Amino acid sequence: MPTATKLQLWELRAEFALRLATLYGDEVPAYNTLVDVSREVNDDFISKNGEDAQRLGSIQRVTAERHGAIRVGSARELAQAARLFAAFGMYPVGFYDLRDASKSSVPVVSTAFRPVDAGELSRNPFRVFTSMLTHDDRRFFDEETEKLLESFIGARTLFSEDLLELADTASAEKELAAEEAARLLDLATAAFELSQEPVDHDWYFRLERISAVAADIGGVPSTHINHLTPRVLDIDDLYARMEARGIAMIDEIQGPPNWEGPDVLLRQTSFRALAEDRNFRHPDGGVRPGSLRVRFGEVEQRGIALTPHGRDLYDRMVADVDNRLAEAPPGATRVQIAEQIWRKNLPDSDEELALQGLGYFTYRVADPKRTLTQRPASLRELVEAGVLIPEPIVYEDFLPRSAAGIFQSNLIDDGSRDDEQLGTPYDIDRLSEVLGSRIFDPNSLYAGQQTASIKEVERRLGVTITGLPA
Ligand code: OOG
Ligand code: NI
Repeated sequence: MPTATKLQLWELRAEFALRLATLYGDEVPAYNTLVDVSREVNDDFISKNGEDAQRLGSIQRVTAERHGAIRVGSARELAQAARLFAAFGMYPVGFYDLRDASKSSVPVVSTAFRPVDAGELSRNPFRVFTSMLTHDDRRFFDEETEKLLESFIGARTLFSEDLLELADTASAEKELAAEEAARLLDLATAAFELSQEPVDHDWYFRLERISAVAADIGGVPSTHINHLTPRVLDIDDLYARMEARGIAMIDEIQGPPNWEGPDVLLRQTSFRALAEDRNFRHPDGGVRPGSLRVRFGEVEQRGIALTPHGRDLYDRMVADVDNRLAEAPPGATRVQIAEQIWRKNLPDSDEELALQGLGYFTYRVADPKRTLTQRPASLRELVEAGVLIPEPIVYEDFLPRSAAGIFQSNLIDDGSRDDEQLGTPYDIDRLSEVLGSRIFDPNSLYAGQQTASIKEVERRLGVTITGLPA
């Protein structure tokens, strides 16, 4: 068969993202409003800031960019999700333990499936934050509930054998014939459609008393998209415009504050979870309408990826903000305090963020005809002399604290947890075993990109560059 009729994994991924957006927009119409407002914000930002506006991603990429969030109930379901996403060139990156990132009851551990190399990311950066219920964690579930969860989840099928086999074919061959691709996309999209099957009322609310997230995962017969998140270039503008339209937003933008220096990591906010109609099956056998409030609309602004050194600084600043907020007079906001702390601790230019080894950058030779005779030369000299231009590497991952913050601000109550009990231990290695493939460490991906670009400019200039950030 001629290759022209075959689809590459990135084409499948781009189409999958579009299909899920259509599905989710039909299910949660407020999402379409969010996407419209995001587009307005981005168009206005580009016309105000010109070329510079696209420093952290081309307008084509940013306009198409989405992350989804899904939640599964068991190791088996997570391993299947991994097979499914591999068909779209999306691989597990990073480990997040939301059980500890949250004061309320969020009994999940997570990873994100996404493209891992720069070329694939620029073709289409679709990523899906995927959480697995830790049904055996005694802090949340007693032995009886654990067993009930195990049998409820064990009895359901999220992804059919057909779908998984097609997915395996795509990931093995790195492409798929058009007809099979259409079938893969139909089945994969349908797997995330909200089920119309009545929800077992007492089972659902028994779980909800422990954790709304546990109920959303283990109280229903299938999985669904929890949220689908567009990317904006100015989240403060987005927040204001949504409020102006009368849409209730959570109280704050999570993550770094808005300030005049470099944007780092990730800023996120959301509109409040909406009541959605569902049918419930009651113990008397009757099926009656009711509503659930679990899905919300999130939006994000992405900044520069931080090195482990930069991330330590970030975590210290966040802790500092917490401490000062606790001591601050009434009326002081987290955001105001964060702005001051940012100004005090973070360099106010990309260049310094790069040269102090706080952020990840690639380097470009300003004048391609230039070669150097002086060797070796330090990175600082080359950047300050304008020979090399640092270009930011965008943060492609997530922040557990913001994730927990979004979960929390959308929960109606905190649920219950017993911290006297021992939690089930999870880390990146254990979750990799569950998944059946190695979870990528995000920092190795960013560092690999940075190192490759430095090697390339060394070759171009014919120098050895010294003084590289540790
Ligand atoms: C996932 C929450 C994490 C984010 O953007 O940090 C997340 C969930 O609600 O299932 O999506
Ligand atoms: Ni999210």
